[in-house]
Amino acid sequence: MTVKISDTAEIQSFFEKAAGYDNDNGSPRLKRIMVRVLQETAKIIEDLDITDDEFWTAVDYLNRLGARGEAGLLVAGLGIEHFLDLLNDARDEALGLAGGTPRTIEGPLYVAGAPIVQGEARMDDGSEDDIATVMFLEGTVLDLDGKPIPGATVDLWHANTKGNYSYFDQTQSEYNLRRRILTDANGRYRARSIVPSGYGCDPKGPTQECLDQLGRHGQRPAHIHFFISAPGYRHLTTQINLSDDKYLWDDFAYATREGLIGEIRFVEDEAAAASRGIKGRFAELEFNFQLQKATEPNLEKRSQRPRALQTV
Ligand code: MBD
Ligand code: FE
Repeated sequence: MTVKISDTAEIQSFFEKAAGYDNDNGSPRLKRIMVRVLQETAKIIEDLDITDDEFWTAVDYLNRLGARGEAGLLVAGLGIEHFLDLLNDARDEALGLAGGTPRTIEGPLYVAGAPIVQGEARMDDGSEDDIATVMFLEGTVLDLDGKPIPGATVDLWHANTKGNYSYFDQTQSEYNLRRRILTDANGRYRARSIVPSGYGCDPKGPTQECLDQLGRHGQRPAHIHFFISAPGYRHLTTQINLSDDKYLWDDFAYATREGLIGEIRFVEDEAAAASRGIKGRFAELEFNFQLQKATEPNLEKRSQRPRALQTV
């Protein structure tokens, strides 16, 4: 049996030095993380006989990934963001925090600062009126006893008929398909929007380039993202994934979970359309959210993940 160079005391202490262990400046937390990253990277290189060409290909890949702003997309596609959900579920269980609507990944396409509206919002700018199906989305935000929560913030965002998100897709108007809706006295939120299409990774981008090498597609089912929050309740990051989508259980980002499937109904009834103030075929989707009580103020807030246009 040959000794692994990456296991030797010399190499381990070399990486401790590279991680700043021999100085008192900087961040002890980052040093602890970095030494582990370096040591594990060295082990992978040695154990898998990574060639120099493979190593420099990976370095170049990271440069291209970052240049295209796709790092958040890749971590979703490789299941790491879903892993964080599973880890947080397990942590919750250990702490006895249970119940309510399941969490699922935020994804990389949230934009802070969407318009705030009371009770009811029109989310689309009308630019896809010719091709989109109108969607009426509504529901109640409840506590674990089933009591409605008035004044909850339902911060929701979704893609257009092409599977693209405003801000990242510069052809869309500002905050198209993004709103913050405050629930009414009965805990209800209502949105008139359009039925979204599923997202697909840019076929020419670095994330899809990696997925190609793994023999995988980069498609998501049609879905709607939510941040749900209310004073005294635990922040919820989740999504509704639409039941009729062929990618429902074949999501490249692994966000679909039991309890988060939206049963969208398509209605072809002129009288029903007229009573909604529209013409033609439309869709209805009802979805309620249940929030846990916040056992400490910090649990009322979303993660501090850096986000587009986030100022605080
Ligand atoms: C999306 O719309 C999304 O929700 C995720 C998780 C990744 C890429 C695009
Ligand atoms: Fe999305």
